[in-house]
Amino acid sequence: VKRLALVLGDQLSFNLASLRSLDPERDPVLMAEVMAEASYVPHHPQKIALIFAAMRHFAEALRGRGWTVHYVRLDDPDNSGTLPGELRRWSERLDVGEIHLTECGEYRVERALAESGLPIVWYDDDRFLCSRRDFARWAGGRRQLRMELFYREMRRRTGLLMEPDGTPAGGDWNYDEENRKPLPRKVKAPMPPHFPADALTREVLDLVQARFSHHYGTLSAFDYPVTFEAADALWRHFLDFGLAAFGDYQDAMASGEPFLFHARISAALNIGLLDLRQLCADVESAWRRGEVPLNAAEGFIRQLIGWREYVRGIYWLQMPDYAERNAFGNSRRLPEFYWTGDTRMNCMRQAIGQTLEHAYAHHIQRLMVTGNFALLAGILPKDICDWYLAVYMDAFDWVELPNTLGMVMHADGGYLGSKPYCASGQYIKRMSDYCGDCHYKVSESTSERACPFNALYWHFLMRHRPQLRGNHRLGMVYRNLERMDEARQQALWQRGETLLARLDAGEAL
Ligand code: DLZ
Ligand code: SF4
Repeated sequence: VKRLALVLGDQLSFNLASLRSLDPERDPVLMAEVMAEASYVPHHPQKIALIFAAMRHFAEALRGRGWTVHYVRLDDPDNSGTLPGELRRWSERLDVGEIHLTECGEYRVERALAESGLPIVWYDDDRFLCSRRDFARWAGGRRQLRMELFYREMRRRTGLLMEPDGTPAGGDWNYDEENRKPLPRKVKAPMPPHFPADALTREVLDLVQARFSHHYGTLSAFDYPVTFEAADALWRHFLDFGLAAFGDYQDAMASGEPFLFHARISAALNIGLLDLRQLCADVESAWRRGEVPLNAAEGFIRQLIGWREYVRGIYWLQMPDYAERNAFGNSRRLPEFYWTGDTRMNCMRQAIGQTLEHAYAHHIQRLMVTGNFALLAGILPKDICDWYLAVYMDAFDWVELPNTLGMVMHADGGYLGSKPYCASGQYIKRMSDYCGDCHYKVSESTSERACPFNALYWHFLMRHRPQLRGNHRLGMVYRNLERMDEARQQALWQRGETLLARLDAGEAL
């Protein structure tokens, strides 16, 4: 039978399982830019540009390796506009009997393709370390999962940062407590490397400008690798200049410093331009050579083989129901200022502003600023999830949904993480220099100019007391609340109500 490989926009790896089993001499590859995928949420224009540019470069690279690639451009007049539509059209055109496809990153896409009635031969996506089946076996029937336990399994299984006697390097599994330093004034982040657009990328930028300029975010600042070579250069830059300090300042935030010591490789990794196993091996050897401290190497490897694999496992175990969960019963719509950055809260303006500019914010900004605000303000999980999916260059449903719905919003009732990451302005003050330049006063909670995070934090704890009071990780917080006198509690509640009413009236805060 005639075979065809379909390669999706986040499957740009030569060692993709489906490609490994086919023959470049005989079996063609199909890749398609389709309107349905480019518009199911209003993706940041840089995200669309990255995917299309990387797809076009990957198609060229496959051709260079002898493959026949049928590549459908977005503006091809025959383009049906959907992945199943293109797959059907090309199956008929090439008289294909078998379609070879590596499992998808998104439930929605996999369902649509699986239900297309086309003869698909599926492969596990073994670019990940833990298969869907292995994860399901590990998770079993547990009502709650914990990343830390999964992570230890993965350390044992991979042998990464392990001593020969089976104990973790340095004696501890996790050095998170050493990863929470604010950035001292004299410490400067490395200059980021640049990735000027070549002719192929410029064509994509023109296309995206013409078709998607109404989407949120600036396209002109696009400066991201779209090839293996460039992604590798970004990675080497991180190994040389970022990794050593990454551990210490992983949770720090600073005005005008969108990247700090973060690798920014997530988008390249998620579309397949970087190889997870190689990244882990590079980090481990940098530590073994004594070039970087253990808290940096461990912190980085934990993100890759711990969190990243863990959220993917949860996604496939829990979909499609997971996307509907809303444990706090939130109903407030996402405030308009998430799309404009037009707010007087400096931390939010900085995080949203750099998101507009770079389609990037680092994990503490996502978790403790924009995410924390959505949690405290009781935003509808679907709204905030769609926002994250749209605005970040690295966002695909498998990674974005559990991170936002589970970790940020605690909307899965604590299945993924043991407590909500709620915090007052004090946390943001400690970890950043944002508060000094803010319209609001972080030291105040109930006055007109008081930091909104403060009252909203207590309002959140008060309104969800029945669900959260028994959570032992919040025990101390509730004891503090209960020690406050009645008048203080009333004032915090009132200020919270006022702020929420302003949001409901469409005011920006
Ligand atoms: C996100 C995205 C975009 C913007 N465009 C395409 C596309 O044109 N063609 C394609 O194959 N994939 C695209 N993607 C990625 C998919 O929406 C989806 O997230 C992944 O294929 C994971 O299932
Ligand atoms: Fe953010 Fe509050 Fe600090 Fe302003 S005072 S930057 S709103 S935490």
